[in-house]
Amino acid sequence: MTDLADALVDCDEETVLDLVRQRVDSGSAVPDIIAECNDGMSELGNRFEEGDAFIPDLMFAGMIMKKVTDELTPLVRQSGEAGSRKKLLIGTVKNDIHDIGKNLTAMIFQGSGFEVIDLGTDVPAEKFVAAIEEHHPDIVGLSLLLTTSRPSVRSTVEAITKAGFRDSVKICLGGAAADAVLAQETGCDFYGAGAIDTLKWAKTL
Ligand code: B12
Repeated sequence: MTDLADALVDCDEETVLDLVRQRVDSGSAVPDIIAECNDGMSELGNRFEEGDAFIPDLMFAGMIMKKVTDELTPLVRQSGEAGSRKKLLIGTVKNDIHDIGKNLTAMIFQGSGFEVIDLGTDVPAEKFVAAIEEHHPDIVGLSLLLTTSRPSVRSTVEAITKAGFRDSVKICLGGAAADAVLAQETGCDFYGAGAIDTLKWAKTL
Protein backbone atom coordinates (compact mmCIF):
# COMPACT_ATOMS: atom_id res chain seq x y z
CA MET A 1 0.00 0.00 0.00
CA THR A 2 1.09 3.57 -0.61
CA ASP A 3 1.63 6.23 2.07
CA LEU A 4 -1.74 7.75 1.12
CA ALA A 5 -3.59 4.45 1.56
CA ASP A 6 -1.76 3.88 4.87
CA ALA A 7 -2.71 7.33 6.16
CA LEU A 8 -6.36 6.60 5.37
CA VAL A 9 -6.20 3.31 7.23
CA ASP A 10 -4.74 5.24 10.18
CA CYS A 11 -7.57 7.80 9.84
CA ASP A 12 -4.86 10.49 9.78
CA GLU A 13 -6.85 13.27 8.15
CA GLU A 14 -4.08 15.85 7.98
CA THR A 15 -1.63 13.49 6.27
CA VAL A 16 -4.30 12.19 3.86
CA LEU A 17 -5.22 15.70 2.73
CA ASP A 18 -1.54 16.76 2.53
CA LEU A 19 -0.71 13.73 0.37
CA VAL A 20 -3.75 14.29 -1.87
CA ARG A 21 -2.66 17.91 -2.42
CA GLN A 22 0.88 16.75 -3.14
CA ARG A 23 -0.42 14.24 -5.71
CA VAL A 24 -2.53 16.97 -7.34
CA ASP A 25 0.40 19.41 -7.42
CA SER A 26 2.67 16.83 -9.00
CA GLY A 27 0.10 16.15 -11.73
CA SER A 28 -1.32 12.76 -10.68
CA ALA A 29 -4.58 11.87 -12.42
CA VAL A 30 -7.72 11.98 -10.25
CA PRO A 31 -8.60 8.28 -10.91
CA ASP A 32 -5.11 7.27 -9.71
CA ILE A 33 -5.56 9.23 -6.49
CA ILE A 34 -8.98 7.61 -6.02
CA ALA A 35 -7.48 4.16 -6.62
CA GLU A 36 -4.96 4.72 -3.83
CA CYS A 37 -7.76 5.82 -1.48
CA ASN A 38 -9.78 2.74 -2.50
CA ASP A 39 -6.90 0.51 -1.40
CA GLY A 40 -6.92 2.17 2.01
CA MET A 41 -10.71 1.85 2.40
CA SER A 42 -10.60 -1.82 1.36
CA GLU A 43 -7.86 -2.52 3.89
CA LEU A 44 -9.92 -0.80 6.57
CA GLY A 45 -12.88 -2.99 5.57
CA ASN A 46 -10.70 -6.09 5.94
CA ARG A 47 -9.57 -4.97 9.38
CA PHE A 48 -13.20 -4.33 10.34
CA GLU A 49 -14.06 -7.86 9.26
CA GLU A 50 -11.18 -9.24 11.34
CA GLY A 51 -12.17 -7.21 14.40
CA ASP A 52 -9.12 -4.91 14.16
CA ALA A 53 -11.12 -1.81 13.18
CA PHE A 54 -14.50 -0.60 14.36
CA ILE A 55 -17.51 1.38 13.12
CA PRO A 56 -16.11 4.73 14.36
CA ASP A 57 -12.95 4.07 12.29
CA LEU A 58 -15.06 3.42 9.18
CA MET A 59 -17.11 6.53 9.88
CA PHE A 60 -14.05 8.68 10.40
CA ALA A 61 -12.40 7.37 7.23
CA GLY A 62 -15.69 8.07 5.45
CA MET A 63 -15.57 11.68 6.65
CA ILE A 64 -11.99 12.02 5.44
CA MET A 65 -13.03 10.60 2.03
CA LYS A 66 -15.75 13.26 1.82
CA LYS A 67 -13.04 15.91 2.26
CA VAL A 68 -10.88 14.18 -0.38
CA THR A 69 -13.87 14.24 -2.74
CA ASP A 70 -14.38 17.97 -2.03
CA GLU A 71 -10.70 18.55 -2.74
CA LEU A 72 -10.84 16.70 -6.09
CA THR A 73 -14.23 17.91 -7.33
CA PRO A 74 -13.05 21.31 -8.65
CA LEU A 75 -10.42 19.50 -10.71
CA VAL A 76 -12.98 17.50 -12.64
CA ARG A 77 -15.83 20.03 -12.80
CA GLN A 78 -16.63 20.97 -16.33
CA SER A 79 -19.10 23.46 -17.59
CA GLY A 80 -21.60 22.64 -20.28
CA GLU A 81 -25.15 23.45 -21.20
CA ALA A 82 -27.59 21.55 -19.02
CA GLY A 83 -30.09 19.88 -21.32
CA SER A 84 -27.58 19.23 -24.09
CA ARG A 85 -25.64 16.74 -22.02
CA LYS A 86 -26.23 13.06 -21.36
CA LYS A 87 -27.80 12.39 -18.00
CA LEU A 88 -26.83 9.95 -15.28
CA LEU A 89 -29.30 9.26 -12.49
CA ILE A 90 -27.47 7.64 -9.59
CA GLY A 91 -28.31 6.38 -6.12
CA THR A 92 -27.42 3.81 -3.50
CA VAL A 93 -30.07 1.11 -3.36
CA LYS A 94 -32.58 0.64 -0.54
CA ASN A 95 -31.29 -0.33 2.91
CA ASP A 96 -27.73 0.70 2.06
CA ILE A 97 -26.31 3.99 3.32
CA HIS A 98 -22.78 3.84 1.84
CA ASP A 99 -22.16 6.78 -0.46
CA ILE A 100 -18.44 7.40 -0.94
CA GLY A 101 -18.06 5.34 -4.13
CA LYS A 102 -21.35 6.67 -5.51
CA ASN A 103 -20.21 10.24 -4.89
CA LEU A 104 -16.87 9.59 -6.58
CA THR A 105 -18.61 8.01 -9.56
CA ALA A 106 -20.98 10.99 -9.78
CA MET A 107 -18.02 13.36 -9.62
CA ILE A 108 -16.14 11.55 -12.41
CA PHE A 109 -19.21 11.58 -14.65
CA GLN A 110 -19.86 15.25 -13.95
CA GLY A 111 -16.27 16.01 -14.79
CA SER A 112 -16.69 14.24 -18.11
CA GLY A 113 -19.60 16.43 -19.12
CA PHE A 114 -22.55 14.36 -17.92
CA GLU A 115 -25.44 15.96 -16.09
CA VAL A 116 -25.77 14.01 -12.85
CA ILE A 117 -28.87 13.65 -10.71
CA ASP A 118 -27.94 12.13 -7.37
CA LEU A 119 -30.76 10.58 -5.36
CA GLY A 120 -28.59 9.90 -2.32
CA THR A 121 -28.60 6.69 -0.31
CA ASP A 122 -31.16 4.12 0.82
CA VAL A 123 -33.18 4.92 -2.29
CA PRO A 124 -36.44 2.94 -2.67
CA ALA A 125 -37.31 1.57 -6.11
CA GLU A 126 -40.28 3.94 -6.42
CA LYS A 127 -38.00 6.93 -5.97
CA PHE A 128 -35.81 5.75 -8.87
CA VAL A 129 -38.95 5.33 -11.00
CA ALA A 130 -40.30 8.79 -10.10
CA ALA A 131 -36.93 10.38 -10.88
CA ILE A 132 -36.74 8.62 -14.26
CA GLU A 133 -40.19 10.00 -15.06
CA GLU A 134 -39.11 13.50 -14.05
CA HIS A 135 -35.56 13.69 -15.44
CA HIS A 136 -35.50 11.24 -18.39
CA PRO A 137 -31.92 10.07 -17.76
CA ASP A 138 -29.91 8.13 -20.34
CA ILE A 139 -28.27 5.98 -17.67
CA VAL A 140 -29.37 4.83 -14.24
CA GLY A 141 -26.53 3.90 -11.86
CA LEU A 142 -27.17 1.69 -8.85
CA SER A 143 -24.62 1.55 -6.06
CA LEU A 144 -24.49 -1.52 -3.82
CA LEU A 145 -22.08 -2.05 -0.91
CA LEU A 146 -24.01 -4.53 1.24
CA THR A 147 -24.68 -8.09 0.14
CA THR A 148 -27.88 -7.95 2.22
CA SER A 149 -29.15 -5.20 -0.09
CA ARG A 150 -28.73 -7.31 -3.23
CA PRO A 151 -32.53 -7.90 -3.40
CA SER A 152 -32.94 -4.11 -3.69
CA VAL A 153 -31.14 -4.21 -7.05
CA ARG A 154 -33.59 -6.75 -8.41
CA SER A 155 -36.64 -4.89 -7.07
CA THR A 156 -35.37 -1.60 -8.50
CA VAL A 157 -34.84 -3.05 -11.99
CA GLU A 158 -38.24 -4.76 -11.76
CA ALA A 159 -39.96 -1.51 -10.76
CA ILE A 160 -38.30 0.35 -13.65
CA THR A 161 -39.44 -2.38 -16.04
CA LYS A 162 -42.97 -2.44 -14.65
CA ALA A 163 -43.24 1.33 -15.02
CA GLY A 164 -42.41 0.94 -18.73
CA PHE A 165 -39.02 2.68 -18.66
CA ARG A 166 -36.73 -0.31 -19.16
CA ASP A 167 -36.19 0.35 -22.88
CA SER A 168 -35.53 4.05 -22.44
CA VAL A 169 -32.65 3.79 -19.95
CA LYS A 170 -29.44 1.80 -19.62
CA ILE A 171 -28.84 0.49 -16.12
CA CYS A 172 -25.40 0.00 -14.62
CA LEU A 173 -24.54 -1.56 -11.30
CA GLY A 174 -21.47 -0.80 -9.19
CA GLY A 175 -20.12 -0.95 -5.65
CA ALA A 176 -18.17 -3.45 -3.59
CA ALA A 177 -21.06 -5.94 -3.21
CA ALA A 178 -21.84 -5.97 -6.94
CA ASP A 179 -20.41 -8.16 -9.65
CA ALA A 180 -21.01 -9.03 -13.28
CA VAL A 181 -23.07 -12.11 -12.42
CA LEU A 182 -25.45 -10.13 -10.21
CA ALA A 183 -25.73 -7.41 -12.83
CA GLN A 184 -26.68 -10.00 -15.43
CA GLU A 185 -29.06 -11.93 -13.16
CA THR A 186 -30.93 -8.79 -12.15
CA GLY A 187 -31.24 -7.51 -15.71
CA CYS A 188 -28.76 -4.62 -15.55
CA ASP A 189 -26.96 -3.66 -18.77
CA PHE A 190 -23.50 -3.25 -17.31
CA TYR A 191 -21.40 -3.98 -14.24
CA GLY A 192 -19.01 -1.15 -13.48
CA ALA A 193 -16.10 -2.25 -11.31
CA GLY A 194 -14.99 1.37 -11.18
CA ALA A 195 -16.11 4.77 -12.32
CA ILE A 196 -13.63 4.93 -15.18
CA ASP A 197 -14.57 1.71 -16.98
CA THR A 198 -18.22 2.67 -16.55
CA LEU A 199 -17.51 6.03 -18.12
CA LYS A 200 -15.86 4.30 -21.09
CA TRP A 201 -18.97 2.13 -21.50
CA ALA A 202 -21.28 5.15 -21.11
CA LYS A 203 -19.45 6.99 -23.86
CA THR A 204 -20.06 4.13 -26.29
CA LEU A 205 -23.83 4.41 -25.88
C1 B12 B 1 -16.67 3.40 4.97
C2 B12 B 1 -17.55 2.20 5.24
C3 B12 B 1 -18.71 2.41 6.01
C4 B12 B 1 -19.18 3.81 6.44
C5 B12 B 1 -19.87 4.44 5.21
C6 B12 B 1 -19.66 5.94 5.16
C7 B12 B 1 -20.24 6.48 3.86
N1 B12 B 1 -20.56 7.75 3.93
O1 B12 B 1 -20.37 5.83 2.85
C8 B12 B 1 -20.18 3.46 7.59
C9 B12 B 1 -19.41 3.46 8.92
C10 B12 B 1 -21.38 4.38 7.73
C11 B12 B 1 -20.52 2.02 7.25
C12 B12 B 1 -21.65 1.39 7.75
C13 B12 B 1 -21.88 0.03 7.60
N2 B12 B 1 -21.11 -0.87 6.97
CO1 B12 B 1 -19.59 -0.37 5.88
N3 B12 B 1 -17.99 -0.13 5.02
C14 B12 B 1 -17.22 0.90 4.74
C15 B12 B 1 -15.93 0.47 3.96
C16 B12 B 1 -14.78 0.37 4.96
C17 B12 B 1 -15.49 1.34 2.82
C18 B12 B 1 -16.54 1.60 1.71
C19 B12 B 1 -16.01 2.68 0.81
O2 B12 B 1 -16.42 3.82 0.89
N4 B12 B 1 -15.01 2.33 -0.04
C20 B12 B 1 -14.34 3.29 -0.93
C21 B12 B 1 -15.17 3.51 -2.19
C22 B12 B 1 -14.51 4.52 -3.10
O3 B12 B 1 -15.27 2.28 -2.85
P1 B12 B 1 -16.64 1.71 -3.44
O4 B12 B 1 -17.79 2.18 -2.64
O5 B12 B 1 -16.49 0.27 -3.67
O6 B12 B 1 -16.76 2.50 -4.84
C23 B12 B 1 -15.93 2.26 -5.98
C24 B12 B 1 -16.51 1.18 -6.91
O7 B12 B 1 -17.15 0.14 -6.21
C25 B12 B 1 -17.40 1.93 -7.81
N5 B12 B 1 -18.80 2.22 -7.48
C26 B12 B 1 -19.43 2.43 -6.30
N6 B12 B 1 -20.70 2.70 -6.47
C27 B12 B 1 -20.93 2.70 -7.80
C28 B12 B 1 -22.09 2.91 -8.54
C29 B12 B 1 -22.06 2.81 -9.92
C30 B12 B 1 -23.28 3.06 -10.69
C31 B12 B 1 -20.84 2.47 -10.55
C32 B12 B 1 -20.79 2.31 -11.99
C33 B12 B 1 -19.67 2.26 -9.83
C34 B12 B 1 -19.73 2.38 -8.47
O8 B12 B 1 -16.74 3.17 -7.98
C35 B12 B 1 -16.01 3.53 -6.80
C36 B12 B 1 -14.70 4.10 -7.25
O9 B12 B 1 -13.95 3.16 -7.97
C37 B12 B 1 -16.39 -0.92 3.41
C38 B12 B 1 -15.26 -1.90 3.08
C39 B12 B 1 -15.17 -2.18 1.57
N7 B12 B 1 -14.23 -3.05 1.23
O10 B12 B 1 -15.91 -1.69 0.76
C40 B12 B 1 -17.33 -1.39 4.52
C41 B12 B 1 -18.45 -2.43 4.23
C42 B12 B 1 -19.08 -2.16 2.87
N8 B12 B 1 -19.42 -2.17 5.29
C43 B12 B 1 -19.90 -3.25 5.75
C44 B12 B 1 -20.89 -3.31 6.77
C45 B12 B 1 -21.28 -4.68 7.27
C46 B12 B 1 -21.49 -2.14 7.28
C47 B12 B 1 -22.62 -2.06 8.31
C48 B12 B 1 -23.77 -3.07 8.13
C49 B12 B 1 -21.97 -2.19 9.69
C50 B12 B 1 -22.92 -2.28 10.87
N9 B12 B 1 -22.87 -3.42 11.52
O11 B12 B 1 -23.64 -1.36 11.13
C51 B12 B 1 -23.12 -0.61 8.13
C52 B12 B 1 -24.19 -0.50 7.02
C53 B12 B 1 -25.38 0.27 7.34
C54 B12 B 1 -26.29 0.37 6.11
N10 B12 B 1 -27.57 0.10 6.27
O12 B12 B 1 -25.86 0.66 5.01
C55 B12 B 1 -19.34 -4.49 5.06
C56 B12 B 1 -20.33 -5.11 4.08
C57 B12 B 1 -20.25 -6.61 4.11
C58 B12 B 1 -21.17 -7.23 3.12
N11 B12 B 1 -20.62 -8.22 2.46
O13 B12 B 1 -22.27 -6.86 2.91
C59 B12 B 1 -18.05 -3.96 4.44
C60 B12 B 1 -17.60 -4.65 3.12
C61 B12 B 1 -16.91 -4.09 5.50
C62 B12 B 1 -16.54 -5.54 5.77
N12 B12 B 1 -15.49 -6.03 5.12
O14 B12 B 1 -17.17 -6.19 6.53
N13 B12 B 1 -19.60 1.46 6.45
